[in-house]
Amino acid sequence: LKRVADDVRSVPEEKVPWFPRQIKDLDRCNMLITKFDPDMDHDHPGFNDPEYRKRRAFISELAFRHKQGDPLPTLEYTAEEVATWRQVYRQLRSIYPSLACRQFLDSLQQLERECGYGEDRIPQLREVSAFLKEKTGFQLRPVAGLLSARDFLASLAFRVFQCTQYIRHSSAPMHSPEPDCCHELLGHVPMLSDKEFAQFSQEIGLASLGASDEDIEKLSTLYWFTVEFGLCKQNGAVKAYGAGLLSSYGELVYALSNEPEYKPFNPEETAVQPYQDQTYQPVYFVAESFEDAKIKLRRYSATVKRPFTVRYDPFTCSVEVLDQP
Ligand code: NLE
Ligand code: FE2
Repeated sequence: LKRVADDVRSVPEEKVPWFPRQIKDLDRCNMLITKFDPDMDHDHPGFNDPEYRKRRAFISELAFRHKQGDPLPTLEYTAEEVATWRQVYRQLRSIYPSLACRQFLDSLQQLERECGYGEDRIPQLREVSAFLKEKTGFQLRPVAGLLSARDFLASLAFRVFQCTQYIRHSSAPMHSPEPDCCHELLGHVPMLSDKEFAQFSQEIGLASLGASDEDIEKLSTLYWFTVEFGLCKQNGAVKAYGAGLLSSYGELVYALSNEPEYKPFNPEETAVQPYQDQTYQPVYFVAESFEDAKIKLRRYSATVKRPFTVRYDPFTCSVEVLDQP
């Protein structure tokens, strides 16, 4: 009998993938993609460096053990790690003024004044998270590596940014196919300190909750060509606002040379553009302005179809699910 009742009840329900409802549920959003693992990928610059692999395993463990609400782990970076950071910071810093968008430059200056950014030390996630929380309500959460798109996007719905803490291998400071602390701290954090950017990051996250695999694929492709590799016009020149560009000296210079192909940013088209993540992008999307990118992305996020709507409640940091009439 019970069986019949269950069957009947399951008929009108559509299958909706599980998604976090409360910020605590992010403890379950930890599906890692092991693509660029230094232990498994023979092409990883750290593959033949046992010391580096040991260090990565140690830092991964800190992230695995982390639970929502725990104090963020602090790391004592080694002299070699700080030297890598210094090289990355110094080289990027010298080209930012001419290649990065204004919003990025403003935020970076603030981080240098108020949050200990500079070439001599790697900022701790704990202090950066506190800074962000004051600026835009975003907070950082340590993650061991590359997350599945669904889990990564879901955390944005709660204004949580999943952040790696290890640093790239010293032999390849100019470009890394995987995220690392240079990418997060130099690429993402300055943009997440911008109020409107933070707002639309959360909107992409909210649009992803319970979305179909197909929509997740489109949203993450859009995220890739905007938040990670986006370009925009500013005062008649093309500037970078994508984090993957702003953390890679090699690709930042390349993206703003006349080698790559440029296409105008248009969410419907951008969402289905194939991309690769091993090396530089063959094509970049240029928005008419930073504001234009934000408006169009928000508009696109709002069109993702689901059999329900979600509303974020900032008082309880939870998502309310409302059935469509
Ligand atoms: N290519 C970037 C860098 O070298 O910092 C990282 C991109 C991660 C998606
Ligand atoms: Fe990133």
